[in-house]
Amino acid sequence: MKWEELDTYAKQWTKEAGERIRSSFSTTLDITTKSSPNDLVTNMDRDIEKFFIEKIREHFPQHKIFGEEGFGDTLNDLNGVVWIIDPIDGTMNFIHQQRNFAISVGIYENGIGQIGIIYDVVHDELYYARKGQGAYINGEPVPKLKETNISEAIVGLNAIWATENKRIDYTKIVPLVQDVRGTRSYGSAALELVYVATGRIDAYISMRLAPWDFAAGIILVQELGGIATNIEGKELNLMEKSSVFVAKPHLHQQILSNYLLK
Ligand code: 2AM
Ligand code: CA
Repeated sequence: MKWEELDTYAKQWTKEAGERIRSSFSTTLDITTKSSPNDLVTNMDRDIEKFFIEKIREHFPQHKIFGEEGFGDTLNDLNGVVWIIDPIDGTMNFIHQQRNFAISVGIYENGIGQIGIIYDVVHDELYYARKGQGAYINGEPVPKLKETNISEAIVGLNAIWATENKRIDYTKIVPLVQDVRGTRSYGSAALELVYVATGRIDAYISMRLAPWDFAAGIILVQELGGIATNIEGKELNLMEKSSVFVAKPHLHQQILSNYLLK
């Protein structure tokens, strides 16, 4: 397996896909809904996933592809090399704002995250991590994470989780919101994970994400010394939807024991 070749192609295709998205801003989007009125998909989500699949099949026919729009493979396991792709993470932002969305590509080998790529298309910022070899923004190395106390932490959190909901007892979330320095919600899990990786926010909590939302981001977070688990502090499963909680190590442990598991 030639990882350098794979690396080069993966980054190149992601940039090309981003260029296609930027060009689409001047055209009219075809918007439809999926599971609910707020679960949106556009022709670009589908086109970009198909673009990746075509390229991967041509150059790496033995690789498997797991993508949000379902044009890839149906996976039974994570054996071999698996590309986990979200062609547009933050589709609602893409539609409403034409910003705050990203392309997310995680490449796993036998279940181990090897390459994480998140492309902030509008800012032309490509975040990349290779397991054991550091993380980079447009080729510039990113420093390892430093710890932050709860009282000085900014936490990525959607306001919905601090209201009555079926995924978590919201009375655990309210004191967390009160105790931290601030909360933010960007509407793209991939970007929020990259913001934790690069220290712009200190933790990120979501009660329900799909593997393609977090596959690339957790590789970046872990490469820079952060911890990625579900909200019970257990290992994430790349084959199913899950809650996700990432933070710097000490902060992760503090938030788990003082709030989420209290
Ligand atoms: P998407 O835009 O690719 O659908 C928004 O809060 C974040 O959560 C986005 O990253 C969005 O990804 C993801 N998301 C929204 N609804 C979801 C759902 N029902 N299951 C999993 N992920 C979801
Ligand atoms: Ca998506």
